[in-house]
Amino acid sequence: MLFGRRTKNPIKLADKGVVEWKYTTCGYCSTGCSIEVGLDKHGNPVSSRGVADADVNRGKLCIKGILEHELFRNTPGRGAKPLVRDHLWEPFRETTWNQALDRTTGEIKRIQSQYGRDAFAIVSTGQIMTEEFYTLGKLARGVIGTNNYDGNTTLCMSSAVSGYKRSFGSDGPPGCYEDFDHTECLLAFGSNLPEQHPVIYWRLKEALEKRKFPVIVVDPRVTMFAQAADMHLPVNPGTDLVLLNALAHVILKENLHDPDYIAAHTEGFDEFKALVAQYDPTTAAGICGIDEDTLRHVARLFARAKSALSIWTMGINQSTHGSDGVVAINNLHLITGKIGKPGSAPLSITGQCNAMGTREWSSCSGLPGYRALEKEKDRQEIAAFWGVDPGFFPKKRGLFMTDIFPAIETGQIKGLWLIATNPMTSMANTARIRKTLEKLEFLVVQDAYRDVESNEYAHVYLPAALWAEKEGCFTNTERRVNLIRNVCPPFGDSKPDLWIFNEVAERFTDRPHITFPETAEGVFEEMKILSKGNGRMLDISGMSYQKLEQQRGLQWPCREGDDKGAPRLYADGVYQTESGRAKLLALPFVDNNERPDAAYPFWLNTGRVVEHFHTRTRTGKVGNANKFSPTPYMEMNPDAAERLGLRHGEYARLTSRRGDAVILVQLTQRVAPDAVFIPFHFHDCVNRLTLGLLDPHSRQPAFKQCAVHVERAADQQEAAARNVAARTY
Ligand SMILES: Nc1nc2c(c(=O)[nH]1)N[C@H]1C(S)=C(S)[C@@H](COP(=O)(O)OP(=O)(O)OC[C@H]3O[C@@H](n4cnc5c(=O)[nH]c(N)nc54)[C@H](O)[C@@H]3O)O[C@H]1N2
Ligand SMILES: Nc1nc2c(c(=O)[nH]1)N[C@H]1C(S)=C(S)[C@@H](COP(=O)(O)OP(=O)(O)OC[C@H]3O[C@@H](n4cnc5c(=O)[nH]c(N)nc54)[C@H](O)[C@@H]3O)O[C@H]1N2
Ligand code: SF4
Ligand SMILES: [Mo]
Repeated sequence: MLFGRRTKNPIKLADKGVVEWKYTTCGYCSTGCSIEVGLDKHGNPVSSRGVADADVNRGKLCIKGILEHELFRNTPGRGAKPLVRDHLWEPFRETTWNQALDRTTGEIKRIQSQYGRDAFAIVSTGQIMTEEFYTLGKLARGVIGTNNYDGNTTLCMSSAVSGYKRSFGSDGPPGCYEDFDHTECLLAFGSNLPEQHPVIYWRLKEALEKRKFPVIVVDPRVTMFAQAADMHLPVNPGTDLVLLNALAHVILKENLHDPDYIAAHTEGFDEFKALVAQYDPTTAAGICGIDEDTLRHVARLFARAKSALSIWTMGINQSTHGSDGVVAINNLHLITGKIGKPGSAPLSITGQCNAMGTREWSSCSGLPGYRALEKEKDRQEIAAFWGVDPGFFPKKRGLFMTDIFPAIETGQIKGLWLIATNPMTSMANTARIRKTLEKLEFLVVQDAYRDVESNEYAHVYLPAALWAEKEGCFTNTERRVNLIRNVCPPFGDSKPDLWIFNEVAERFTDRPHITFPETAEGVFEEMKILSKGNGRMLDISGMSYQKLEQQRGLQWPCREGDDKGAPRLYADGVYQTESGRAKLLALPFVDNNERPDAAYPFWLNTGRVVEHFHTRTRTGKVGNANKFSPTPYMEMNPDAAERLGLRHGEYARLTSRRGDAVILVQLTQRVAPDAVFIPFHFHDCVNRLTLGLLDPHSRQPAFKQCAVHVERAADQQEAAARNVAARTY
């Protein structure tokens, strides 16, 4: 194919020899882009392209999606064979699947009989298929019977889940991407959409090109999104709740609320009103750092607009008041009646490709299909459906992921199964995590990559098939269920997670006998039955694999007989609470963050870059992703650097009350003089420093706020070597 001038230096795109395009869904972020992988005549994946008639991405992909097929070609670090060892000081040895699975189930049984059922914990992910989540839930709740079962979504989405449940009685993002086309005002809190959800951002830009509406970004850092916004509110770290209470204060004080909606569809208004009365803009400005005129202006814009949309991501969720922040956003929408209508919703932008799938079906926080362990009816229903004694289920959920690790530290938990998550790099205070993992009598790591850092502490490693090496569904940010078709066979002797869970289940002959469908589609059909009827919001009974591929995804609820899914929740103003009303909750602000002081004078903020995904087990192997973002670095304000005698491109040593890290300095006005920002993708780097104080409701860590000391590294050469070591691959 030729582009540009035909006579002089035309750009020539290499013909990759694609003979077949296979439909699937991107496996990185929660946008849920439909993607086609091109196979050459040998069946090798050689190209990726966006699917033009898919409603989500309309032919677009971001850099990660465009390069995704390379994962199947560049496979350093992939696990080809199961590995075992008796002691951590020994090297792993290759083994057969039978032996690895026998050893795993043997250890689970030993630990449970020696120390009790809950002494064996399971921590999973937001990155396997929904059918795999459902099957794992069935295994964990119905067969193994441990209540210490959770996912890494506690690091990511649990504040959103908890906030939705507290306000509306159920999880589930109420809006959709199409709301950009209808809204008259967009508030974005702690979300760097252009880098972290580039295709959702593109949908927003498309909407803005057709029809202008104000975009207001609330973020302490001048992100790409903040630069592109009409207004940027550089909120003081960790004080969004104060800002949100102040917005509600102005709306009520100036009678900009919707009394009819409040009266018909909410409860708790009086208490809420009394609380926000304390958050006048003058007082609030002193805490959240946004001046009172701006607070009033934004409150009026939001309330007077015919429709308004709020989106948020980790700047809200990863906070000591993450759950309250979510409820406060919900409050704003409830008092103005801006929910369940085109262009109006409190829409949590989710993170991992299947963060939603685990929330819906994994049983981590309860039982499948948004059922709760706390409800007897739900326990009875699932027990009957699976064929177990209802008494086998605990009556309330067990520990969150962030409480499972301390319970290992203090000896209540002796064995752990990690599935598609890498806490040695992704959890706060990694020195403590290392000590914790070393304490385990048995650790099994089930991951697509054997070079994942947590595997250094494993006794058994189970190599999993990756993304389109298998089949199943992911649910995206707008509740759209998308299908992942199997594009190529699993690498080496790796196996789909579904297969692994089924094999483990078969080895528990001493436990309740439950049947497990063998194929992903079989599992999906079973989930459909559980989703049906009784006014269930999470109804997928109108979906099928064929329909999901044909329509490029369907949103739930999609009831039996429905051609399409519903774009929005709560259009009728009926909520999932006992009374059917949404709750307005009074939220006092408690300032409990570790704040900068004389010894540790900088706020440490952490997050992401567009090229890399999380702990880089995948993007670290993709040549071009590494070329654009090759090394760990820290954003620092030039004025602050000057005071410390630090120059652009030099190395700094950071210390916190937990540990130290050495890192390359990049000077930029993006960050305030009292703050630094470091992407968390690199091992042995920023999470050596973080505290990760927990939100009381969601148990999600405040990854975005802690205090550090910064100095110029004394030995720049040694520092450079250490910085390179943090890249590992
Ligand atoms: N390229 C890429 N894309 C990804 C991912 C990835 O690793 N790489 N991961 C996916 C996942 S799992 C997730 S969860 C999402 C995360 O997506 P985002 O949340 O958009 O990304 P982050 O960079 O973690 O954090 C967002 C912003 O929160 C801001 N912030 C920090 N403190 C505060 C505060 O006190 N208040 C407010 N309002 N903002 C604050 C930070 O400055 C940062 O700009 O991205 C998804 N998409
Ligand atoms: N400082 C700081 N820390 C953070 C954050 C932050 O903003 N700042 N963000 C937090 C957030 S939001 C998140 S979501 C977490 C992410 O933290 P993690 O979940 O620990 O990070 P990943 O690197 O995505 O780990 C997923 C693992 O799953 C493997 N994998 C991929 N696909 C499959 C599969 O199909 N099967 C199996 N078995 N394995 C597979 C990958 O190889 C990888 O090792 O990090 C959290 N940590
Ligand atoms: S925006 Fe997200 S889902 Fe879309 S191609 Fe990029 S990483 Fe994949
Ligand atoms: Mo996340």
